[in-house]
Amino acid sequence: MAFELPTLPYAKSALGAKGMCEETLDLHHGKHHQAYVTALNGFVDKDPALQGKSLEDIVKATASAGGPVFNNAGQHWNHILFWQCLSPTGGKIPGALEKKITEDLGSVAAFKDAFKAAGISQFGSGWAWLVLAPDGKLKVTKTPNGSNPLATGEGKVLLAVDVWEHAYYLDFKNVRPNYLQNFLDVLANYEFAEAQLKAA
Ligand code: MN3
Repeated sequence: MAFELPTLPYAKSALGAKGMCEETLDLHHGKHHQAYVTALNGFVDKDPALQGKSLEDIVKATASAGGPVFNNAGQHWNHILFWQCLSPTGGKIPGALEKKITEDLGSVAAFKDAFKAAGISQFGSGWAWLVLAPDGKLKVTKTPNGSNPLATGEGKVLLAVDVWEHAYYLDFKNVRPNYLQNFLDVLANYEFAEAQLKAA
């Protein structure tokens, strides 16, 4: 079965008051993410070795070699997570997640500083992540382009933010730090992050 673009879990206009306008979501979900899905399906159609594999299996199998299959599979996987990491009621960190953040990263402020720094310091396109590392501790990390913690083995993703320019240019122009601060303060779906933590 071909891979499909997931439906957004909110209206495209729902995040406008939270710093992500409808046009951003139209382009980012409807064009950019769709293009990764279309390209990935094209590769799968042509390569019997990829057919019948899950998205996770394709990402892991192509991670060390890299290349266009990995790039598009990785971006599909990353964006599926990213849409769930945004919310019209975002920004509030629930108790169990806050406790874990404080234990492992020092404080909510320290977490936000580290996450923002990861996103700012990712030169060019990529992603910043909050993961539950294999040692059971939270960790902030970043990856270039279409890579992700599934490919690097850095742990289970709790929170993902896209720092490709297409994610923020209409809303924040060139000022990536403001996009990241806004994400952390009002847009991030920490309920999703906590659910990921509890399911780990
Ligand atoms: Mn993107």
